[in-house]
Formats: sequence, C-alpha cells, structure tokens
Amino acid sequence: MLATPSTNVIDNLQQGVARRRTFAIISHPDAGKTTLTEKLLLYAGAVNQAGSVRARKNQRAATSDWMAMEQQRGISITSTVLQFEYKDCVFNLLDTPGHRDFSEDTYRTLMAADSAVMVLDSAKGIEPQTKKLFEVCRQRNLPILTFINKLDHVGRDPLELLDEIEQVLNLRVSPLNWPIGSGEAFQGVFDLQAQQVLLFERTVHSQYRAPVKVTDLADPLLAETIGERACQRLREDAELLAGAGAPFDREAFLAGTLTPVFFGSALNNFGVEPFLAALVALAPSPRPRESDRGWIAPTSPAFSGIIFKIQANMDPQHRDTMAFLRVCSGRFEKDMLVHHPRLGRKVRMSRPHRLFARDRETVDEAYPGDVIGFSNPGIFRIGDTVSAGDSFSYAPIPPFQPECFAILRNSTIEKHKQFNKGLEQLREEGVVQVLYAVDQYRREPILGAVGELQFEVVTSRLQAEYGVEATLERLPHTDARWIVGSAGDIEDMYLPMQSLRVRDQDRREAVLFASATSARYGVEKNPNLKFLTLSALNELA
Ligand SMILES: Nc1nc2c(ncn2[C@@H]2O[C@H](COP(=O)(O)OP(=O)(O)OP(=O)(O)O)[C@@H](O)[C@H]2O)c(=O)[nH]1
Ligand SMILES: [Mg+2]
Repeated sequence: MLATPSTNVIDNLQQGVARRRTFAIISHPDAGKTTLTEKLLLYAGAVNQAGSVRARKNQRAATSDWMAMEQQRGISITSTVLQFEYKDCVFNLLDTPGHRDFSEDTYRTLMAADSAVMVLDSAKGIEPQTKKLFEVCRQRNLPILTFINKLDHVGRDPLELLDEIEQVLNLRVSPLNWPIGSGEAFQGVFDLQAQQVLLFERTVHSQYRAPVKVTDLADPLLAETIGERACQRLREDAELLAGAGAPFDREAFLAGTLTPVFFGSALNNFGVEPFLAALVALAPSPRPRESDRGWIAPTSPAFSGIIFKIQANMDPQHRDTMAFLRVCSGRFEKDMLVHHPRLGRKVRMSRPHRLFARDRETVDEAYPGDVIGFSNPGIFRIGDTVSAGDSFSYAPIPPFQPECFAILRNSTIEKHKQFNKGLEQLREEGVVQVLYAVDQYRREPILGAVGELQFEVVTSRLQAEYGVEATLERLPHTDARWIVGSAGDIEDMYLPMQSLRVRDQDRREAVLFASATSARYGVEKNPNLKFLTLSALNELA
C-alpha cells in the first residue's frame, strides 16, 4: 500500500481533477469533427495557424489527421489525442473517425472520455453513425454538448434541427446560442444567456481567428449592420426562445438526458470561441469509474489507469508503438511501479509522454483525465488496467465482432520479416483481427474486420510504414463463431460447405460461416459444441 499522502498532495489532486476536461468529438463522417478540432486548437492558442483537412500544396494539414492515408483521403481513420491548456483548464481532446468501418477505434476512445461533443451538419441533422455513437454515449450516461456546424451552407431550420435531436435521440435540448442568418448570409451567433450578439468576419482561408464584434439586441445600429430582415428575424427568434426555453438544467446535462446546443461554422471560425468557452464552463471534470472492486473516484489517492488505444509508427523518427493510458484516479508520477493484473506482476511506468497528435514530449506527472503515452515494449494490450494501490481491473474493452474477412498475401517475399512485424503491430493496435486456417497447407493470415476500409488501411500502412506490398483476397464469409467444447468434439465437428475452421491470435478455435443460415446449420449439427460470438466468448472468460 502507498503511504497516506500529505494534505498538500490531496489538494493538488483535487485541483488537478477539477481542471481537467477530457472529451471525444463524435459524429457521422464529414460533419466537421477534425475541422472543429483544429479550430479549437487555434482559439486555445495551441496552434498559431489552422491547418485544413484537405490541405492545398502550400497549406498545413489538420493537426489531428496526421496519418498519410488520412491526408490523402481527407478523412479520419484513427482517433487522435491532443492535450492543451486553455483558461486554467487542461483539455484532453479526442478527435475520432466517423466512418463506420473505424467505429471500434471510436468506441474505445469513448471509453476514455468524460463527455462527448456531438457535431451535426446543419443540412443533414442526425445521420446514422451519429445515432449509433450517441447510443454508446447513452449507455455510459455521458454528458453531450452539441455543435451544429456548417451554418455557412444552406441548411435546415434551426428549430427543426432541435426538434429532430429531441425526437430521434430522445434527448432534451437547450440552445445556448442561436444563428444569425444562414448560408451566405450567416453572420454570427446570439448568446442566449448573456443576450449578446456576436458578429464574425470571414478571413482568407480561415487560418486565423475571425474578428468578432460584440453588441446587443437593443443596439440601434444592429439593423444597419446585419440587415433589416436578419435583425427582425433575430429579434423574433430571441423573443420566442426566451418564452419557450426552460433555463439550462446542468443536472440533466450531467446525467446525459439534456444537451446544450451551439451553432457555428468550424470552417469559417464562426461560433468556435463561444463553444470553447462552453467547454470550460460546462464539460465535466473526471468522474468515478466502475471496476471489479466497485466505483473508484478520480480523487482517490492511489494512481490507476486504463489502456484504451495502441498506435504504432506515429513518429517517423522513432517508429515505435505507443500505448495510450487514460489516468482514472490519483496522481501519476514518472517511474511508478504499478500492478498489471493481466500479467500478474508489477511493471515500471517509465518514460511517460504528453501527446499532441503525432508529437510527444516527456512529462513527469499526470492527473485523472489526462491521456499519456508509453512506448510499448509489448507489455500493454487494449483494455489493460494498471494501479499503484490495490490491484483491480476496470471493465474490459471488448473487441468488435468481425463481419468481413480476407486473406492477406505478401508480394514482397524477401521482406517476410517486415511483413510479419507490420501485421503483428497492426493486430496489436486492433486495426484488424488476425486468424489462421487450421486445415490449410499454406498458413496465410486471414484478416477479420468490421468493414472493408480496415483492409485498405492494413495494405496501405504495410506499404507506407513497413515497405511491404501485400494483396488481399476477399473471402465470402460473414459470420465468425468461437467454439467451446472438448478437443475430440472439435476434431469431429461437422461443418457446412464453405465454412472455414480457423484459430485466432490466442489460438482459440473458431469457424467462419458463409451466412447466418449456414451458422445456424453448423450449430444444429454439433450439439456438443458451443458456437459463440466474440462478446459472448469474452463474457464467459
Ligand atoms: N462549408 C463548410 N464546410 C465545412 C465546415 N466544417 C467542415 N467543413 C468541410 O467538411 C469536410 C469534412 O470535414 P472534416 O473536419 O474532415 O469532417 P470529420 O467529421 O472530421 O470527418 P471524418 O473524420 O472523416 O469522419 C471538409 O471538406 C471540411 O472542409 C463548415 O463549417 N462549413
Ligand atoms: Mg475527422
């Protein structure tokens, strides 16, 4: 056990916790998460010139889309951690990919967050992937702040958008600001709490902050500044909202049943600063987390944390693998000796890094809410708990059920070592699952994934990061089941046509079926065996 900490340390710990804001930005692809992230960095002073997700030749790329394939395609593929300070708060911002094929990475990242920022495209409203991610947030009662983006485009009526959030997500809304004009005529936002008009000006490429003019509804020059029609509409809207809206209910927000809503255009820097201020004021600091020993408060003095992400080759100069640890309780200190229950021994946490997308810098200490990186010599896996006081485990982070499969072939035979190393690292990261056919003569790896794009990430990263050319042969299978039973029964198992017996990375037996019907048939024909989905198998363990 650790010695009882001095009052001073507890004080620092409490302050440290109170200052932390750890949130994930989530949405359907292309709503503007990475753009909003970049602009939050700009306004917080963490970058002095904003990059762009589709950078032109002489422009900087967005900080959080650092991977080559992300920059080529203009989409996010892997979540990114950005730590920065703003107004006495320490932000740990987690930018996530929206694409369904990368949802496992987004899901893991949500496990590290204390709140979520839901970005909506004002022309599209709630899209399918936003809804799915919202459901994950709801299961964890995560507080959600909503940013309705792209007001500079012709979008839907703001009231209609609010209605959709309430209806589709069954989530109460509380607009805290309101757009002034829309599309070409989008000029700024009206702060409904301070009753202030914030008018923004467009700048070239929006690389720098937008100049802002502050006034109020009573300003006699307002009509002249924003136009007669916009002014009248704003006065009407303000009156309507003042009459309709209950005051912002913080308790309901913290319980995840009400979301404060903000409007803006991340691309044009409109409404970004008010949103940053809202994150300081509203986003919660770290909360207690459930473990197999009950709830652990962030202010509990003994350090504990969870590994939620692994990423290789972030830094082209180091080419190592980084394990991302979210500090859950206590103050972390460099070189701490901690319990590692999965390994059943203690490990020393040396060389912690503060993370800013692909950049890193060593740190000596960290507080609950912080995400720090450790170059991982194979001792960490996604879902591992480490703790300095008693040994315990936080809830595991289960892998997703794979739904598509492909054989991966190395075309550069002389690079057989790099191929194996690359594949092993990508597997460790959870980019794909790797299986091997049991009866086949050639032992080529079979990749299992939630979606096709994950396969492309594997071949593209094998090439970019390991200099290996590889090809894929898609398999017809759609359903994987893990088998539990005696070795004899497994050997005698009767399988329908086109099924494939495989073993996973932990040498557990599984079968790939070509369809759900074929899987049902396999289950019926082998009554002595259990055929489990991955989550059912993990629950059993
Ligand atoms: N007109 C307009 N376009 C925007 C705005 N914000 C972002 N965009 C554009 O929308 C596209 C998608 O933006 P991203 O920031 O990459 O979206 P994302 O949500 O991070 O996308 P994924 O990470 O791939 O899911 C880019 O072309 C942006 O330039 C905005 O306020 N107005
Ligand atoms: Mg993105």
